[in-house]
This record gives sequence, structure tokens and C-alpha cells, in this order.
Amino acid sequence: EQVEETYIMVKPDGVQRGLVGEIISRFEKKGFRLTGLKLFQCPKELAEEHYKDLKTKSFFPKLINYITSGPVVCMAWEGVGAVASARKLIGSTNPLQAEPGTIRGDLAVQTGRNVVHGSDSPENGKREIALWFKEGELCQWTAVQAPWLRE
Ligand code: DAT
Ligand code: MG
Repeated sequence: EQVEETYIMVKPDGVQRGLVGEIISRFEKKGFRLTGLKLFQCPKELAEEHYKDLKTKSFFPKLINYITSGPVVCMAWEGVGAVASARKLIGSTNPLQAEPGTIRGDLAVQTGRNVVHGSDSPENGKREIALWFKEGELCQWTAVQAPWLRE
């Protein structure tokens, strides 16, 4: 049982479609702790660094265009097993294959418009939070519900 940090981001389509509250709500209700939150217009260089592992893919230029096409909502969430759990809440990359009940399964129809990002490993969680947030933008706090979430 490892406390992990994960970087979650509402992509520009999620912001444009008015899904910010809905998406935040799913992580809140699950019981993770929010440690960072901001609306942000992502510069091209940051998008390229974030998705650097996909640089050789044919869809890379379109992906960068999409992510920089409007503001995103950047979030840092923390919790036991938070990385894998958040990926489950988000669902498969292709929203048509994502299970109902997941964010992508419920709210999206195409891979190129899949409304939300979540880190794929604890290492990438740390890397991405450091990439998208400055130190003073993150908050550590004690949630009053903590003893009601874990015994
Ligand atoms: P995920 O976002 O589920 O972690 P990923 O890291 O493999 O998926 O890819 C990052 C994003 O790139 C993904 O959310 C949407 C886009 N993408 C991935 N595969 C794609 C494909 N085959 N065609 C178009 N866009 C793709
Ligand atoms: Mg990924």
C-alpha cells in the first residue's frame, strides 16, 4: 500500500464541453487528496516534453495541436495506489473501448478527443507534476475525512 502522486489533466475538449466539474468530482468522490489545481494554456514546448515518448508516432503533431488548442485543467492528486486507480477511473485510451462508468467510457467517443490524461506510473506521476506545476503551486493538507477512508 503505497501513497502515490498522479498528474491528472482535463484536456481542452473537456474544458470546452463543460466537463471540468464532473471530472474533478470523480477523483474527489473516490477519496484521493487534491494537492494542485489550475487552469492553464499549455505552450507547445511543454506539450512536447509531456508527450516526449510519443514523438515518433504519426499522430504526434495532431496530439500537440489538440493539447495546446485551449486551456487545460492541471491537477495533482495523491493517495494509496492513486496512479493505477486513477487510470481505472479514466478508462481505456480509445473511449469506444472504455467501460461504462469510466470517465472516457461515459463522456467521450474518440481517441483524439478523450477528455482527460492520467499518469501511467508513479515515476511519471512525479515527473509530470514537476513538469506542470511550480513548487509554490502545490499544497499539502490534512483531509478531515482521512480516518473515514482508511482504517
Ligand atoms: P493514455 O492517454 O491512455 O495514457 P497514451 O499515453 O498511449 O494513452 O497516448 C497519449 C494520448 O495520445 C492519448 O490519450 C490520445 C493520443 N493517442 C494515443 N494513441 C493514439 C492513436 N493511435 N491515434 C491518435 N491519437 C492517439
Ligand atoms: Mg499515457
